[in-house]
Amino acid sequence: MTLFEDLKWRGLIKDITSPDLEEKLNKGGMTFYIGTDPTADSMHLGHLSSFLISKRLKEGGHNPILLIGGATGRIGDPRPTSEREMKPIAEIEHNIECLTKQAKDLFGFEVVNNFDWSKDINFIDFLRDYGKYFNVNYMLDKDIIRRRLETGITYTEFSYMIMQALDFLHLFETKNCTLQVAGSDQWGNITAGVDLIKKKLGADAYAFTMPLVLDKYGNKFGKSEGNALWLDKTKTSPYEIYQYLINSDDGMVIDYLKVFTFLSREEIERLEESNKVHPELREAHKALAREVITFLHGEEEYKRALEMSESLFSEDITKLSASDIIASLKDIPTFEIKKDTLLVDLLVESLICSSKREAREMILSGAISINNKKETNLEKIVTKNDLIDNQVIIIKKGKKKYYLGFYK
Ligand code: 545
Repeated sequence: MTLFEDLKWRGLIKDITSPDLEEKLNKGGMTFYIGTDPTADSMHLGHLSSFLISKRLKEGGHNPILLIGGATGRIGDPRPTSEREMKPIAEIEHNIECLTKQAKDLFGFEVVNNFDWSKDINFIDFLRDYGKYFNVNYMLDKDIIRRRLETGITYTEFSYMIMQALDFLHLFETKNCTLQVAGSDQWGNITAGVDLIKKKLGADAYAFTMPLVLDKYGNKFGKSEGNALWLDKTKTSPYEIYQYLINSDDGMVIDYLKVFTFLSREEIERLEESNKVHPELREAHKALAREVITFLHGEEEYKRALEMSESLFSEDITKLSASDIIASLKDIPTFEIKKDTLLVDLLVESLICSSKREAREMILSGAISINNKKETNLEKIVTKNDLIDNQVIIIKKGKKKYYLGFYK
């Protein structure tokens, strides 16, 4: 299978600027770039599939450049809906530092910052050397710009596409970069660059976009309860990513294997078969979690996530650190313990049970566990000795309800 056929099979090609890109991609040897603005201090899972394209193209014999938008990040890429808030320069510079380190750690590719060349362009030169090539009707014809005319768009955000086009021209001239890749939301910005190179240099440049990865509800992949799953493990624990991936929708997991892993077509088709014949084994889900977490955080962290996943629901939970438990049981109800308390009273005070009668019934019927150990003694007093890692206590009610207690 050629590189282009592999990308097509993985569902990684949405739009391409010209049909002869297929042959060029299969031949190898193109310098390409993908850019990101410093809108946060970490990339997140939703963007990972786009950045992994840089590794796929590198393996296909091409030369990657990752761009961090120190200049464009100061301006703000227009969204279809509303004007962005301008970020303080200090925050942008902090994000650039974090994203540059993260890009190097994850990919090891050359990283450039468009502020390095944009900062020296004065306003008059910008208008004469670049603005002159952009007819306003051309700019208004871009889908995202057109949608913003009702709600309003400032001159600043309207100018953004010229800056991104300028980048592609600059990299074309200085690094023979003939290809830009991005998610489908970037089509307007990257074709602006292809057109500028054509108008200004009479030369051919290329681009293709990838479909945005969605979950089964059509929301952007990589958000759990509306919160981004960050690739920086101090912001989102590998375990949380593990939980999100292992619980991917059965109907989407094969597509996710195609865009998030480097498993071969044969291996993915074997997993697809296994998913059909033995869904209960969840082989495809486990492969997805293994491949992504190993790529992001290494084999050790994957093993830890696996162990945690098992011990979180066994008595081994007492071996886990409080921070891991808190991170992985992130969205469960919490309660406070102020002093040594009779379990029956604690269950009522923490609203786990609605009355002492219900608390007694639940305890006697074995429906209450403390740190995954059934507790049937009505006289049980919860003390500091019951804490895990001197900080937390887990109370399970029935089969699935978990509560996280903190000793104040
Ligand atoms: C700036 C200057 C360039 C080339 C590209 C840019 C950035 C581009 C943009 N890209 C998106 C972005 O997301 C925010 C944070 C991502 C960690 O805004 N104008 O910066 C996303 N991009 C990756 C994919 C994308 C895109 O970083 O292209 O489609 C998401 O998957 O939205 O010269």
